[in-house]
Amino acid sequence: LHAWLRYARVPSASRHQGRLPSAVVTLNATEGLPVYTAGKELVDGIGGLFGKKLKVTVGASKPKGTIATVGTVRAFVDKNPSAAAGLPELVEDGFYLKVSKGDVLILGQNERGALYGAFHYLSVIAQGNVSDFTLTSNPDAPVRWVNQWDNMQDGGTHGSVERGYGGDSIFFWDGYIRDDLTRAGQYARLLASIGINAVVANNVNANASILTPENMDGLARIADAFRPYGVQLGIALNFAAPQLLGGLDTFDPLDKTVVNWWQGITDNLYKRIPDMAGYLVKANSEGQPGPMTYNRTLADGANLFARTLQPHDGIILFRAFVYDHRSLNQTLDWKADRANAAVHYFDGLDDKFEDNVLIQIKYGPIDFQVREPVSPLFAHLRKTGSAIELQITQEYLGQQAHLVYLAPMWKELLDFDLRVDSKPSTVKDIVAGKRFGQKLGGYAGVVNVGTNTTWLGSHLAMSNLYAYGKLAWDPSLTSTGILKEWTTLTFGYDKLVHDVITKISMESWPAYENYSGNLGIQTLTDILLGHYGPNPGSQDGNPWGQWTRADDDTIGMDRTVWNGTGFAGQYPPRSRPLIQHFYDAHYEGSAMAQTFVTQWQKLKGRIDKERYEHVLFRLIYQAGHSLVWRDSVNQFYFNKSSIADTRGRVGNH
Ligand code: GCW
Repeated sequence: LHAWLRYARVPSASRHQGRLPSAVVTLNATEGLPVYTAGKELVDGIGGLFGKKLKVTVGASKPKGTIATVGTVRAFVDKNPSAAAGLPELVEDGFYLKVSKGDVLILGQNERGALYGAFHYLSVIAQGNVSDFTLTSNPDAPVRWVNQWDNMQDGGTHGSVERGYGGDSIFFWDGYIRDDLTRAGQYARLLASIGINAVVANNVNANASILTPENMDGLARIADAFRPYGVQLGIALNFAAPQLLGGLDTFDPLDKTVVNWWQGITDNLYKRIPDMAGYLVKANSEGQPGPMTYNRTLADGANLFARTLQPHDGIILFRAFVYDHRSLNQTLDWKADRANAAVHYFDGLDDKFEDNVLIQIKYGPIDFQVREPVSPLFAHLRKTGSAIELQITQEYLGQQAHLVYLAPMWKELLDFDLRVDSKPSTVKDIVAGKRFGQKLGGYAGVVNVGTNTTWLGSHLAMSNLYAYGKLAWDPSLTSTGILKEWTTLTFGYDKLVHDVITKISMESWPAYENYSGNLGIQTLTDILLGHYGPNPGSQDGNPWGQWTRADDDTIGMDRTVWNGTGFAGQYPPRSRPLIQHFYDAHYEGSAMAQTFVTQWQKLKGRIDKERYEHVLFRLIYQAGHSLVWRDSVNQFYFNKSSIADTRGRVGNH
């Protein structure tokens, strides 16, 4: 139940007690808010990890001995104005942490950040590190959300979880919000410890009845359960709710009565949940209603909600997963390709969205397959912010019955460079808003936890949830580093335990890819029966569009522009001609060789003179000869092609 927050006793705990705080002081702590929670976690954590019992005092009083002080920057500076100058710049949710001989200062840009700082400190000491350090940590992107796909009811009784493999919904029961939301609070605690700041609790295939007054009250109780952990609530909407629930005869997003109806709903929600994060909408996809039903654009649809949210500072995540699962015809149309859908539907809309709209894009153009190229839509949205949708629940990836550690796959996607306008354009920089300068951006993870005490239905699957939060905060972390941390926190220190978990986890994605569907052909699961287990034949010959086009002499989709579906043309053109690559590579290689000399020269006096000089002589020679290589080869190809180097180095001089 406590996953990586077990606070199990660390080895030789008693020896380290002197380097730990003896008391906790919370600045600006109100019960039920994150700073208060941070104080409590520090007491529980240090008690469990080291057997040292601490007390919390609030505000001004200064207990004796070493102190862990936790609060917001503002509360700290109010009390210590002169300290302001020494503090670093923090962005929203960021924190500053200073550990010095048992005194610990934990300051958040906001309350949530303070709690993140407390969890970070606890994670460090839980890994046995009680030495001094100072850390400034800011999230890479503002949106770090989780999407649950929880249904409100299933056949009249329990709330099931779509593509959930860990039991019933922790939020819903029998069409209503559960009375007992203990698990919702425990979930929020786990999420806060990895930097997640919002949860959309209900399925994107949304039930309109979530907006009845009674259920709105229930949602407010979920928000109450989350609030101590700084986790905000988001709600998935059914686009046709004005008709299904409101009794209007239309749900046209440009109809005045529809606009007013949604404004009323939004205002009512914010009355109950003033800190609500916002909305998530799946429209015109897999049978869900949407603006296109009325020949309106997806932007018209998203803006409808965006405008109702603006007075409340809420945001809307509008999904790019838009496609028609009924009209694709594999046999008749060689150019039909579900992969084309997202760019096709969003083309021309980039400058049409309100500022508080984010487009939530599944990592690949199809659907959470074991191997997909990055969605080209990331390269098309420059004004509108985007969020990458990752799936922690292993829908096509073995449904938690198979071990598949996903961080290596996510890293590959996030590090992928789309070369928009021939400039570095990694996906992680695009979703962080760094590449195009949007204000909003980030991450949405589909995490279908349930009532099972393991949360996801498998102990090892929890490394994926842990890694998701960590990467959303800092995508430069390594897959193995994250895994090591998670393993220590979850299983302790045994070296063999670490070695085995690291080995099988790191080998698991490649293994799964190889046995389930490689070369990007698809994960060859049964496409109709729950996406579990092999059934390659079920992929083809239906309108769902996850085709492999396997027949007696070929396999695979032709996605070329010249002869296939044209999908490849949705990516930015490769603007560096082959010849330019030649020129550049020869310059890069020879420049690198020059550095060997200066590197080696650092060793002067550390190696006997004779061998030092011997090697130095050759490295100097190599540096010179690499220039000869560079210029000879480049000149040869220039003479053949007459194509000048765009950087003016090779040509007729
Ligand atoms: O992958 C498919 C799933 C559906 C899901 C849909 C989506 C929530 O099989 O279960 O519906 O994608 O992401 O909307």
